[in-house]
Amino acid sequence: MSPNRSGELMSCDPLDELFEAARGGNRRTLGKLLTMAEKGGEPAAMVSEQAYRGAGQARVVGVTGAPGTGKSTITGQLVAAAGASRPAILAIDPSSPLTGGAILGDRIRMDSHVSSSAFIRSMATRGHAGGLAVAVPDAVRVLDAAGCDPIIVETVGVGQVEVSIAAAADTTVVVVTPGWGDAVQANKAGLLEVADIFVVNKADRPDARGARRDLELMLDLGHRGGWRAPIVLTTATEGEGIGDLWAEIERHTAHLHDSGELVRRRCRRRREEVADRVELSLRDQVDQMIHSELGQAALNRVDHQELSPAAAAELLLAELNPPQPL
Ligand SMILES: Nc1nc2c(ncn2[C@@H]2O[C@H](COP(=O)(O)OP(=O)(O)O)[C@@H](O)[C@H]2O)c(=O)[nH]1
Ligand SMILES: [Mg+2]
Repeated sequence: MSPNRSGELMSCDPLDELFEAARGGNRRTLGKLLTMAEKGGEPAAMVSEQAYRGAGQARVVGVTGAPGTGKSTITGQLVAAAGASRPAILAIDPSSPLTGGAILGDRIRMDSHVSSSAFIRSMATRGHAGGLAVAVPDAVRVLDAAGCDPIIVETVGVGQVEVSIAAAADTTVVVVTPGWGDAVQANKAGLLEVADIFVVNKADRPDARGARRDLELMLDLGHRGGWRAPIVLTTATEGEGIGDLWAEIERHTAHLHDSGELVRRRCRRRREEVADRVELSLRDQVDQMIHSELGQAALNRVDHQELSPAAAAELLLAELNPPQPL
């Protein structure tokens, strides 16, 4: 309750109260806020807005790489190494039938490492992957506004969208494993460009040093001054190298602050998010239009070759953007 101008006690916005409870460490309430943010519509917009006003304090670390490289194991260990009182993990699962079982597997693996203080949340792709570009920043913001820190976002770095989500962190950690071509694959997936820190995990396997050398060579080619991504060797299952990794994350955090890069990065991200949101909304409108009576009628005429695809598109576009009255 806060006094208003005339000194009377006003009843608080229920959303205020939910955030207050989440800040106080109420996990169920935090889970509820995240669910509201995920569901979309007006409640999501309100949660997002409220979270936006309370966010900006947490360190956000993205952990990405190919499936099976050890991201979940590393994430769980990192949380322990950070020694923070309110860490959070956001595990993004591209919920294809192939990886459907992965969420649970990850949970169990993480649970065995993670101190009980960590708040863990899985998010599935649902619908088109583009939605994640908006849903993830919202979820991070809710966790941030609820006082979680650090927030570690684990994503499979396979598609363009996933890579860009991982890169939407303050610090992006790219995980590779020893083995011929792994560094090359990471390069192809666009992971080299977004990496602030590299991890060669499974260093208990042969040729971890070879993998590091491959990465060094590729980094040499692409380096244009400024921060050079360090390479850390880890054996996550044994917790080896995790302390070094956390130290590098802290060093990068300090670099972001000292160089002014943190402000620039966050500014760029906000701009990108505006575009992502507009794009998502337009895509929804297009979907609705296609499924509307008018859309279906136009498609039928295209089927019967009464309309060219271009003419049909123009017809529907005119409906989306009706001419403005003069
Ligand atoms: N040998 C070895 N196995 C590891 C290491 N780290 C993780 N793993 C194993 O690799 C598999 C995939 O790990 P997981 O963390 O789920 O990978 P993710 O798919 O990238 O999240 C699991 O069986 C882990 O136990 C490591 O450092 N060495
Ligand atoms: Mg995983």
